[in-house]
Amino acid sequence: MRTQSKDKWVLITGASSGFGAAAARAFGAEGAKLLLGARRVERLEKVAAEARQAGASEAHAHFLDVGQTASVNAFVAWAKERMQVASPGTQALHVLINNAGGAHGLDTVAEGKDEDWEAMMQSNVLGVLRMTRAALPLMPHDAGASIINIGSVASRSAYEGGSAYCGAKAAELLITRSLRLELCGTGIRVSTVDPGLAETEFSLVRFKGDAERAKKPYEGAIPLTAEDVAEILVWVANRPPHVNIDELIVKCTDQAAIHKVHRRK
Ligand code: NDP
Ligand code: 8X3
Repeated sequence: MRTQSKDKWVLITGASSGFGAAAARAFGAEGAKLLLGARRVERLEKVAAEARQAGASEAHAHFLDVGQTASVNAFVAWAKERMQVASPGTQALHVLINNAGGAHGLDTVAEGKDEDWEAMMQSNVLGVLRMTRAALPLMPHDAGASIINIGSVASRSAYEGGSAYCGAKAAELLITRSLRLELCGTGIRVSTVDPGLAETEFSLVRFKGDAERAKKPYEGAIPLTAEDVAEILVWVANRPPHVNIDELIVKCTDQAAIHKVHRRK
């Protein structure tokens, strides 16, 4: 077993499904202590139980809406208290995974909806800033701590109907790069993991619950799974403290580029 996550506190936003839930289970299997946030608390409690079953020495769930500063601050205050109760005298957060986010709609700019644009900017952009600002005081210097943001191949390639999502993930990429400059000298590592096509609830959310439409992006291809991405997150966090994985792009073999996906008949 790799040991760098064992008994270390790992905070994951958007842990109620997809990458975040898989990351909770994967870090749990490493013996980590988990602080999990999302809006669907029932789902989150289930993920926490799965993570404990996988081997997490602690797994706690709490409501979090990264789109609201008050919710982020309340979540971090709760996280700080949980860490103190479980490990008195310490409030050391070893890994912060800013994963909460997603796409809403696939409209062109001409047909775009304010509520979709606002939701994408709130979660993918402002959520990362808010959570990082609130959690940074809990992160130790020179101890191999990591901030891992979940970006996307959409940060690097535009596509029709993707303007707000691509723009949001491009902002995440530049936020990650700025933060790495700001934290240089603290020993806190800053990474972005940028996946391509991955089958989670991402498309169901993008297409507002239309399950048939949500299947289309994956048809005929073998997409990434949430577990593929979770394994990478554990690997990134477990590099030796002097190693920073700056930017990691991962796509399924069938996706050569954002627009070029091999689909079997
Ligand atoms: P899912 O829809 O399965 O998971 C998204 C998670 O984010 C859920 O747990 C959801 O929880 C949470 N979330 C969304 N908005 C908020 C919010 N305002 N506050 C708190 N939590 C929130 O999709 P993925 O696992 O695929 O997505 C995870 C991340 O990966 C996202 O940032 C997405 O943009 C990115 N990504 C996804 C790719 C894909 O193809 N699947 C590829 C590249 C990047 P809840 O609704 O309970 O709050
Ligand atoms: C999700 C990947 O290509 O649907 O970030 O934008 S894509």
